[in-house]
Amino acid sequence: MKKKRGADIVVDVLIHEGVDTVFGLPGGAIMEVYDALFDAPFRNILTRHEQAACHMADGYARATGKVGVVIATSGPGATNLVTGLATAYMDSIPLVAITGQVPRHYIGTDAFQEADVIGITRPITKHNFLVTDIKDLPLILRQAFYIARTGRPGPVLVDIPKDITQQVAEYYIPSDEEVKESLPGYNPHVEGNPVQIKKAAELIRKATRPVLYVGGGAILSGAAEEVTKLARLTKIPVTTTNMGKGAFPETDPLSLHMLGMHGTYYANMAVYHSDLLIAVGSRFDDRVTGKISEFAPEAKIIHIDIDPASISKTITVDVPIVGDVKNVLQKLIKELEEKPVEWVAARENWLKQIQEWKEKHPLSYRKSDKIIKPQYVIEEIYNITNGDAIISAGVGQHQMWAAMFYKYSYPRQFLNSGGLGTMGFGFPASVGAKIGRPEKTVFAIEGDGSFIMNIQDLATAVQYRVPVKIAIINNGFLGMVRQWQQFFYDSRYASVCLSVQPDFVKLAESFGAVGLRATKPSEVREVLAKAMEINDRPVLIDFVVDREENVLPMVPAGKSYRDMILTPKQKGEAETMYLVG
Ligand SMILES: Cc1ncc(C[n+]2csc(CCOP(=O)(O)OP(=O)(O)O)c2C)c(N)n1
Repeated sequence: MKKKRGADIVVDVLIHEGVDTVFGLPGGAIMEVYDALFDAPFRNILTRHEQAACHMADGYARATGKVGVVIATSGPGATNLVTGLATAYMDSIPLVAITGQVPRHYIGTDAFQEADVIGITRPITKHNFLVTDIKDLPLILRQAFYIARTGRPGPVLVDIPKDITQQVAEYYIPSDEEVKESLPGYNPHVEGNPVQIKKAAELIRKATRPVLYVGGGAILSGAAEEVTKLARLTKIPVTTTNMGKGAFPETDPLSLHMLGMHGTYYANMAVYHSDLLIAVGSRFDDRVTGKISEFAPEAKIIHIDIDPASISKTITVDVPIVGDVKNVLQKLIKELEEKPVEWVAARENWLKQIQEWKEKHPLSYRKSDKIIKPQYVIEEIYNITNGDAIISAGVGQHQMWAAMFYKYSYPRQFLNSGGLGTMGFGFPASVGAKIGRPEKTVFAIEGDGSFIMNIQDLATAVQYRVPVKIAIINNGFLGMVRQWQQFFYDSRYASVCLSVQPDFVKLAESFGAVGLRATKPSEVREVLAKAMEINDRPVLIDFVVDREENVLPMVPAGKSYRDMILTPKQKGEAETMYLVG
């Protein structure tokens, strides 16, 4: 058996797991690990903030499908990971976080930079470990990767006291079999019950108004091909959540685009009037369902999900199928192919009705040649990138416009904090995504409020020459909050005006990035074309947009789809809110 320092064992396991990039920031309790990383044969990205490091690892994982790795020191280093871990946890993103801890004999003494990271992160990780014996270190690290990437994926944290990273011991790397056997209580159910799959097929054959409702689980399990095959075979229209985007091409006539609070009219109408809803790797989030008693009131519901805990959690379902989405869909398709139906005829009326809804209320906005409309910026980003870029968004109105006005056609193309709604996510996640997928154009679509929450890591993108493109949809407001205040708080704009902001162009330049600005619609294409030519460093474009543009349609929180707000109610405009139903 080999003998090594704990820190070197950490690096050996990372190599064994195929890790090619880690993100993080050092400090006292993790110094040995950083010392070992000095010679490691993979990239070690030094960030300016641990939160950004965590979002970078997350963006890397979302874009590549691999496990992201983030490293931080004890105390404040580890606590700075909290928002990043919670973000990954809510969206089921596989991450391994390695944190330094004070030496074992200091634990519990209020030692310098001591924090109970295990206690703090327990509710926001899929699992966490405190290593108390160097003998356990290789197995725990391997378990961490295994737990992070299997079943319903998620972040796993391994807290390692400094004296263990310093200690020298004999070790070996446990095999896959040993890892599985060491976790007897952890058995993700991937197969899907055949009787339930038959029942689901029967419901699909009989349904006259079915809808596929596809979430992030379909992306995570790599089921985009199966979703597309099922939809095209059975002629069922598909709506995705913002996490499910790319599981079905939005350019396909069967696409209903997004549903829910900022879903399209036609997706929400289709779900509302459906007689069968097939939920695939989606979790019936409140932003999707609105008022639960009025969500798909006439539909029978099939729910396919790897996590039994998510089934019938908020909506009681008729046919639960616990299993890996890809696996279950393959079986379901086989079942449907065995007893085919004349699908085109079966769906004729339904698809005609949906087409009418699409024509009645397409996604649209009021165009202008005087002031830049945010939606126009997104459309132009779509055009200049031929619909092929990876888009990473912050949180707010710009996130919703990025979801609505860019059409996604492949999985892992739209990265955003769907579950936690974390401002500050978009830009660092785009850096992780570009590092993982260097062949792709990567655009961070950011709000002026969101971007500034992790602005410091522009230095990281410059230092490692990561040529991401950052489009700031600059409305000088915490726009989404302002929109809610306008609609639901009588336009009392409390604490939403970002009246002091940096000059983003100068700021980019001061970091060594390129800064561009557009203030008129006629400049939008020009700056985008310039940005596309820059490939050796980040480029930031400050789009100065209409300050009070709103994201519509909108279903107010907790309301039914029938309460959807469709047309703008803006100052100086005669129109009032138009409610459906
Ligand atoms: C960390 C964090 N704090 C607060 C919020 C609440 N919040 C949601 S959207 C939003 C405004 C976002 O403003 P900006 O990034 O400028 O985007 P815009 O809505 O203007 O496009 C806020 C404050 C949040 N989602 N995340």
